[in-house]
Amino acid sequence: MNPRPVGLPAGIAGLDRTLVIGVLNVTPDSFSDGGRYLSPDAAVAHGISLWDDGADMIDVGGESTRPGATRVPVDEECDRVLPVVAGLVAAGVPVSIDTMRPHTAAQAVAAGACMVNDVSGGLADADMYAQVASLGVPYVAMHWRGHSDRMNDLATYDDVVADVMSELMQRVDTAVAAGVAREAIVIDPGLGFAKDSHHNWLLLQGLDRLVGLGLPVLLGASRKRFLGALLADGADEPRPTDQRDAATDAVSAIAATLGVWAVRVHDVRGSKDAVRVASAWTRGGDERG
Ligand code: PMM
Repeated sequence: MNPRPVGLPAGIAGLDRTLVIGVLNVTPDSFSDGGRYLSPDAAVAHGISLWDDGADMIDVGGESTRPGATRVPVDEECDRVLPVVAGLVAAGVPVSIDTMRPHTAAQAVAAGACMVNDVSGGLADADMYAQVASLGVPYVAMHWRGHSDRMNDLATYDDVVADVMSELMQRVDTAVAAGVAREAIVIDPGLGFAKDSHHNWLLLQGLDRLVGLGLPVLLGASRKRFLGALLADGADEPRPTDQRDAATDAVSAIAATLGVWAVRVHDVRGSKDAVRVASAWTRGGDERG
């Protein structure tokens, strides 16, 4: 059985397959869905449609992390995400909050969010670990080296898999020292964050080593630039963002086979099918035989 974090809601805590987490960015500028769900009603409706498509959880974020993005004030971030978290929770949907800020994390958990997804792995705000420890919810520590306005300059590695693994384990040890339960921590290699395409592919090639660390792993490859570059046309034009879902589904299937705990995706239906195929493949059939 794949490791999974403690502290998840009952409905998803017992699932013995890779979870599919739907992406819901309440931002004007995220690379794939930016600007589409700015009103709380539109955002909640989209979250519910992802849930209807089979998402196990919806990850709500109010701050774009696309390369070059600048920071959003904390009040604005809260204004964006809190009504959406509350609306989804009221509809019975498990929600994680995608934030680097302890204040936003605490407010979102108070509104019913059940997991904190921190793309900075605690590096953006020194108070995040203490906050997460007191909230007592699962915590995703993603590999990160700096904010989006400078992350491309930080993409230098000796051995990207070994470097990412050791930097992530430093984050885990620091979080545990600050009071976060080790069993509640999920690690994520942070595809595209201070990584170029080659780094992303090397990390996927070495994903079994990351899984081998024994902590639950979350993977966010959905529609990312390296998939667009892989699928570029004859004129070297990257495949458009909204035409990268089949490639994302392939990543989800392979990741599931390798024992990844969860994939974070925009198009839930395809990845849900992919992880179900992977699960049936690994077991030699599904629960219905
Ligand atoms: N990627 C993005 C945002 N949040 N969280 C985790 N844990 N892992 C990721 O890879 C990740 C993330 C950026 O992609 P988006 O603009 O599609 O949200």
